Amino acid sequence: MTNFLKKRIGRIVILTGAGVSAESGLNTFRDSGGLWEGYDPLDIATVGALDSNRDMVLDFYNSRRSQLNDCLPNLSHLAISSFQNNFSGHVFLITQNVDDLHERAGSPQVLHMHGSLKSMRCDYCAEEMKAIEMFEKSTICPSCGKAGKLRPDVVFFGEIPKQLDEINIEIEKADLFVSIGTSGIVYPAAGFVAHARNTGAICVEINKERSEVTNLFDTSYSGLATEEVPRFFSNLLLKNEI
Ligand code: BV8
Repeated sequence: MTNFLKKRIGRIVILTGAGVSAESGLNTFRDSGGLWEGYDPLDIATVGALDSNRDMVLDFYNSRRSQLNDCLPNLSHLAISSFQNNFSGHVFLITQNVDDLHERAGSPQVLHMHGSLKSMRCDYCAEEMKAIEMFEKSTICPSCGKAGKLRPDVVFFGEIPKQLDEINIEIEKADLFVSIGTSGIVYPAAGFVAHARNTGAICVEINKERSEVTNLFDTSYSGLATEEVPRFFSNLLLKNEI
């Protein structure tokens, strides 16, 4: 435990990755048995893959969407939402995850920088809408009535993540940046800690193991999210300690 808090912490940015949902039963990407095991991500999570093998890509996301029905938020989602709802300062939650577990845990604000399994988009009419549970290439768009161009509203490799301007403003104003359950491999999310450091935030990492960017954090806690996250946020809320 290190008490950095010579000054009061008023603004906090939290970034989460797949590790925060792992104990809810959702596979991460790069752990053993992960989503990318046996796949090359660029064969699935790219526009090229969608164009060349749409039904395979849609199946990959259909199965992840249906898996959401069988899982629940875990203690780390609940600790984050409780902190958001009780902290007197400003908290901004960014997730790389496309699941809805932060929302189901009661988080009042969640920015899905890589989109959401619960949303789909039609590339004919550009309409974003609630995702049909299981859809395929032949599924007709409810908005424009055409088939063949519905896709999950997730950000593929090579596509620009959502609301980066808002994210950068929040990071630049933050007193504290907390990264939870991410390997620090995928950019621009993996670059947020460097940006936060450069603009004066204290940076804390909570992860099962060292990530690609652990050395950029002022302090990091290794362990399971369901153990470390509740401990961290209760110390911060009750004792103003990190
Ligand atoms: C961009 C889709 C330009 C949704 C994802 C070549 C060509 C094109 C692009 C690039 C290129 N080279 C580099 C790039 C950039 C590329 C990139 O970073 N590639 C990497 C592979 C090098 N990035 C992009 O393409 C991005 N777009 O660059 O556009 C641009 C950008 C800005 C401004 C202008 C232009 C788009 C990136 C988004 C790609 N989409 N997914 C989906 O399917 O979900 S990526 C996917 O992996 C996820 O979305 C997630 O964001 C990302 C990272 O995964 P993590 O969440 O970190 O999960 P991971 O399994 O890796 O790690 C889990 C961690 O949790 C582990 O550390 C583990 O130890 C820990 N853990 C596990 N269990 C627990 C735990 N911790 C605690 N408790 C536990 N129980």
